[in-house]
Amino acid sequence: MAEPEQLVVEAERQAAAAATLDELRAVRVAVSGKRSPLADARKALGGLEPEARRAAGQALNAAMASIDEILTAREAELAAVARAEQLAAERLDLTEVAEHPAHGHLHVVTQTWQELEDVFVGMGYRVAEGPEIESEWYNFGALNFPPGHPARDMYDTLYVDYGEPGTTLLRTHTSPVQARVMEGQAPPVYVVAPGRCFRQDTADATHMPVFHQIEGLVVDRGISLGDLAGTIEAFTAAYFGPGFSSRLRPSYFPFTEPSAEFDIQRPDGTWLELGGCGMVHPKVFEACGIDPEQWQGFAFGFGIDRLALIRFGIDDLRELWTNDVRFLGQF
Ligand code: 2U9
Repeated sequence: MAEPEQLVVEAERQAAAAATLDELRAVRVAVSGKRSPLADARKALGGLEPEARRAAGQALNAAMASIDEILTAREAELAAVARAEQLAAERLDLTEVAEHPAHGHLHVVTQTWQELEDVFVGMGYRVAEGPEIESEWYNFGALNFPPGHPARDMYDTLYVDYGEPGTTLLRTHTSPVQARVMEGQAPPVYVVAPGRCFRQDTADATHMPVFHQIEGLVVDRGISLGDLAGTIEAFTAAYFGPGFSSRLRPSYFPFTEPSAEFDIQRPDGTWLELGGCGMVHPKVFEACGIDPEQWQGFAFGFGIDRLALIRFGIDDLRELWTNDVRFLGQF
């Protein structure tokens, strides 16, 4: 019969020779299973004298404990090797393939929009927002557009099939936002309303059915046309920088009286029409619950897309909508 020490040495040899966890499981069966030499030695204890049986039993238990310790230690080693091999096999290299990963940046319209907000906030205005789907009242009625005005018809305005026919539409300008501001707060008011607007237009180099606009509204005591002209001049210098100036040319809008279009003059002396402006019409004040005897004000509006084209030297509005990063990445 093998001595317990020999059983431990043999178990150690076989455990060291096992290269995988499966092989080690087979070793465990071979050295400590039912048909192992260890099991035979345990069965042979029955034929010994009591004193001899006790001593042999203790020696066998010690051998069993040593064999178990050896097998457990070897199992931990082989498990670590198996885990390392699995991790190596499953490793995914998620690092950027490109040498210099491309970084995104804001769209030219967004850059222009944010710069305009910064300029007007710097001049003491608050930024106001409002719904893009508007009621006919806030888009036209409150702004002194008479019934039947051409801007109201289906050829210019996109109506929404909601409520009574012709009462819900996609706003054609951001003026409704200012009408809502005047209804919601007592003067003085100094707001700008940037936003997306919609018109029944066929896309071409200078028209898009969706465009971005910014409008401004001032309501205070003793506001004059001079304040309006001075504000346009101050905006021009703040946004375009020195060497640019502005001028007003008489015009007409239902919501302002007098009305004007404003141009900016570039350092090379050429003039560029940018937008419109005027003194808020008394009927608009009345429609929004403000007493025109107590308060005066002016308003202005211009296209953000158009300004982006000027600023970045882009000659076709449709370029702003292609989402072609090769084009947009230049700005
Ligand atoms: C209220 C009262 C008056 C806003 C104004 C313009 C002149 C104007 C157009 C320029 C080009 C819009 O982007 S565009 O198509 N706008 O010319 N807008 S005065 O006047 C208001 C607005 C709200 C309550």
